[in-house]
Amino acid sequence: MGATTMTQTEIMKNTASGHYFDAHAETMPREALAALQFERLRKTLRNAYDNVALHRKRLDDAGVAPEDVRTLDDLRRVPFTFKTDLRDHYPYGMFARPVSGLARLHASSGTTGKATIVGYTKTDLDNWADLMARSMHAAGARAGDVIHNAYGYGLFTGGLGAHYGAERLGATVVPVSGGSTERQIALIMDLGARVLCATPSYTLAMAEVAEQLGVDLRRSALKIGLFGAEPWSSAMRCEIEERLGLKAIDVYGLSEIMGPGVACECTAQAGLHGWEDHFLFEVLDPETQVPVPEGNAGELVITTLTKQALPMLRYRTRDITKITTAPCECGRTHLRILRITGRSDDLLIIRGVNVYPSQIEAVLVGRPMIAPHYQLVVERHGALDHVTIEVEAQVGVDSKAFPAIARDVAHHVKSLVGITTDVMVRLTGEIPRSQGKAVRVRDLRPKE
Ligand code: DLL
Repeated sequence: MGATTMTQTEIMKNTASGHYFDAHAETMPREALAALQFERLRKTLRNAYDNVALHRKRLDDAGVAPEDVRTLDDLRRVPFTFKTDLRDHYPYGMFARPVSGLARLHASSGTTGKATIVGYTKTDLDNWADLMARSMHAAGARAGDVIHNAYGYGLFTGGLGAHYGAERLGATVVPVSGGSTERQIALIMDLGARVLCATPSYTLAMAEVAEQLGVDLRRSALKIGLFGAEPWSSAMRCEIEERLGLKAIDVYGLSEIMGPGVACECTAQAGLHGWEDHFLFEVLDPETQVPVPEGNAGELVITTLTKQALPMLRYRTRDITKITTAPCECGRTHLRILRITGRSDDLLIIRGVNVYPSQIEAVLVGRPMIAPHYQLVVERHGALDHVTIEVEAQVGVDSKAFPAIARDVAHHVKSLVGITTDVMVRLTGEIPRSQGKAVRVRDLRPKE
């Protein structure tokens, strides 16, 4: 552990001074954490079995009764839950509580098909606010901070999730939601926000508008950003930190499990602490469903441990990542998720090479003369998939330079990612700007 390690006494001091830091929960020895997880897992299985017909049937079919799970390893005998289960039981079929016992509903951002509805009891909302406050504290936010919240308010969990977390932390929230970018910038400058909550892509759209207005966001009071809701590369992190003059922290979550705050980086920026007192994390090979060794990439599978309204057993997130249980310099003992590379649904297979859009992003961001806005257009040429990368020239770049830019990008994507692509250089503003989650792929392949 490095010199920056927070000692137990310092952690206690932090708590005593009123900061939102749960030293007991966050630095619990891993054996104690496992014991707590097991106790909560048993309760979750009981809740799911007794109150959700689908879970009861799946467990019965697998020949597993809740009390047959006698160790955390026995979790492997429990069947998976999929996003399609929520769709198939729309709207309330997966709930373990009657609707009259729920305090709030949200919906997940499905781009295809029916939305999935998720619900919370008052206790669920309370736990969510605690975990989001815990995440914000880990990111460096403190009571008394002004927190500018540009996550969309409404059915999306980002807005209200960050809002109640910020209030729980003791901060002052500016509940702006997404859009009206010029106004956002004026509010950031005028109200002295120290913390920004937004998607990484919308943050860059704000940075761009600020520059057009002649406003230097690096001179604002912003020091910390909590960015998530979509995959983003470390190149994107550097770009954001540079252009806004803040520390960019990665926050992860999904509505089916809770919303933002399932995992969050601490100020060490060395992976997102998955809050293991509330969730059980597994990383599995998506094909064989066998756990991958720690440090190897696989699909993140999450079981909720405290959710009342919507207990989830081994939910297949489709998110691809790696985890580590190695100690973190901050002193927290909860495992770390090492950045979400992408969703298995977004995996492109280009002439046999597996590629996530974020790998291409990592090459694009920071290359000379192009802006950090891009889209990948995927087409089928005969039997083969083909990708055209649309990038945008920076303001003021002469169009005579476009062919050279295109060659440079294609060359670097080929040598660093291993795929052959066409590159099209667009004029400023031609790539659509995001106000929430960015659309990175335009898939023009015929639907099977
Ligand atoms: O995006 C919740 C959220 C809001 C997280 C604000 C963070 C900040 P959904 O709309 O249900 O919920 O989408 C969840 O978004 O399965 C991932 O594929 C992706 N995602 C979320 N956070 C990250 C992240 C919210 N930090 C889906 N990195 C997830 C990469 C992320 N992908």
